[in-house]
Amino acid sequence: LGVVALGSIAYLLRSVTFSKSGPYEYKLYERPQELLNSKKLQPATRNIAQKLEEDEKDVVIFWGSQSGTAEGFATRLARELPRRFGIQAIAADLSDFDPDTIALIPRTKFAVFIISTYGEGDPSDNTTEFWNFLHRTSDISLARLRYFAFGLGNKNYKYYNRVIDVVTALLNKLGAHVLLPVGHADDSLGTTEEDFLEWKKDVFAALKLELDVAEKDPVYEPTFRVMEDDSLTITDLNLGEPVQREHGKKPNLVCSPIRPLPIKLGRDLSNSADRSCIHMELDLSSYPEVKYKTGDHIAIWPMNPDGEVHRLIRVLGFEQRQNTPIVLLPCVSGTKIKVPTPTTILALFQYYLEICAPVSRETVQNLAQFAPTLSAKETLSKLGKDKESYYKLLLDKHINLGRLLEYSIGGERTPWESLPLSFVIESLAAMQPRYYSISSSSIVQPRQLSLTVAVSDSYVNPGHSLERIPGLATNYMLALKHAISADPAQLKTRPADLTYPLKGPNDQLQSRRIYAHIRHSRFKLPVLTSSKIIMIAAGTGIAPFRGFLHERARFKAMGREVGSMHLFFGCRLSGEDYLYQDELKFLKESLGNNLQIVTAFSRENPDCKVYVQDRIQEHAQELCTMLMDGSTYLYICGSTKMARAVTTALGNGLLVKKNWGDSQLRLWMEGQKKRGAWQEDVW
Ligand code: FMN
Repeated sequence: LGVVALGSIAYLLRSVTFSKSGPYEYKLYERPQELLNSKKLQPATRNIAQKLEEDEKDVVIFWGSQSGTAEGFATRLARELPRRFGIQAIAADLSDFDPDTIALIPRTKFAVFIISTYGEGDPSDNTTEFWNFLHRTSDISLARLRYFAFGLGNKNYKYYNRVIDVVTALLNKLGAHVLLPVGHADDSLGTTEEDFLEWKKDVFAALKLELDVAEKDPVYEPTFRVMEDDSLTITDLNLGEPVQREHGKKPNLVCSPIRPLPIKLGRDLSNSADRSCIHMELDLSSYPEVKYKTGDHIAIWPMNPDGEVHRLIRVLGFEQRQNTPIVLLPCVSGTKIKVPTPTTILALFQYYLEICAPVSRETVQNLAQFAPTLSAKETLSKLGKDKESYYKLLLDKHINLGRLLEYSIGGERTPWESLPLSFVIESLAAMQPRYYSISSSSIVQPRQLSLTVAVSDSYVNPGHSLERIPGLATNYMLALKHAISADPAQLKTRPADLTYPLKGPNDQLQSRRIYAHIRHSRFKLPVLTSSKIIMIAAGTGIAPFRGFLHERARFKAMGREVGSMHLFFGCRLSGEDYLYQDELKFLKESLGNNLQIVTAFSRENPDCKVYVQDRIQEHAQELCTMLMDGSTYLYICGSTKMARAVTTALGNGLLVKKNWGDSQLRLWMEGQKKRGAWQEDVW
């Protein structure tokens, strides 16, 4: 009986484990019927040279990406090379291959590296293994490796495009040969896409020469087929549950699993009529596998607002088919598809694709071939070729895909029925979670966490008719907050004007839940509670410091020695957006002289704007003395602009105090950062 029972349990568990095991393998080889004869999936090789050989590819385009931009570029390039030149290429997640196998790529083939910089000049999660390999390897020769490289970064950050520059320097040191100057995209100017297009042109010219190939007008060829399959039932489908991506062979220690976390509380911290700042508390008590530490980040999985979802469904003529089960089947076995399958069109547009993002000019050009009317074709062809007009349109109207398709057909109601769904999916980025600093302490609230989120809208066409670009995740959270707010006084601030299916896929988010996971960070309090800390924040940058202060107050209440704390906080108006003002008062009472709070309100006195960096300058002497004592930790959290201004103010203070030159200051700051005595959490 025992054996039978165990056997039955194992059988049942097997069906649970495999019924929806992830985005790529689900039932692809069972259904549709014609695929029954396909060869079964082999375990994927981690040897890139072998992969190129097996798949008969000439070029591998490695991508290292945190929020999907570099990945998007790599997949676009891998699609375009065969269509335009007959050059067979694959896009490869850097973590999917053993780094040392790049040495085995034959001289006849080429590698491309498209890699973004994150954190403070750090690699993305999926670049880490490759990055570590290059740093610790000196005994292999990459003399056969011929490559192109493109970095994604932002000049507002101190370590602009550091990762691609370090990676290429290390590759070259090992003997690799770079075929063109390394391309750099600068997101601070909003020109990442155009920088990529310029660099791509040069790569095409170089490859044409190297491989002696002719260029042809690209014809669209899907990388996967979309098949309807009515026999699939609701339990077979991915209806919007987020799917975590794994990087590399090792288990993911950086992130917890994604869970539908119950929301215990949501309230508005702001008294402004037109700006909201949400404090949200999430309950972890049913999910022991979700653990956080003070200073970590929480990733929120957003959904697209109904209006934009239905706009896209309508303009594509998918109203009748939005809930039909569809299966996406790679045309070449092993090709990764960025969204889970099987699924539905509605789930794709609501949950799995970034349909609210601006459309690249290249996509505009490529869309023209599927236009439903001659005038739409002309409009798009013209726009796609004219950089200036397109960016003006983007600025004026915030053109996402649905809006662009509507705009192109003008007043006509002709849907874009011949636009392949595969093209739509290929052109849009996969939905990414949005990260926020956790604002609670894991010592004080181990099974509950809070986040502090400013609803972030931006506006286009300033001065004329203002058009709002709603922040994706923050407006979703605003709608959630309104849905749970029992207190009518809490509804006094701006309404949540966008609607969402708040119950989530399969009602998994009903009773007010939100899909989220934890991402561990290095932004941590010193180990010794007696160490002194300086915390500098503007706006929601206060979030991690709320956690720090509650933790220190708890330690003090337990009788531990607690070091002095200086909090510098800047916002617009004391009566409007002084976040956690009451709590800070209470914390000040508990911590007494251990805590000094210095505020800067930029709009209190219209004749004299005061920012947090001005306060730093006023206190520079005292702060520099503390920083020099070797046991003070400095933390900055907020915008990159604020962090830069604060760093300059402190740097100037140190130059005077120590009589240093710039290089001595730089060395000292680097040393502080290395030993964790200077930490930044900026965006
Ligand atoms: N760019 C830099 O050049 N240096 C940095 O240190 C840096 N740190 C960043 C940290 C954060 C939290 C964010 C959101 C962006 C940072 N960036 C930095 C800019 C990104 O590299 C840039 O936005 C890039 O386009 C992202 O590409 P991805 O989507 O492929 O990851």
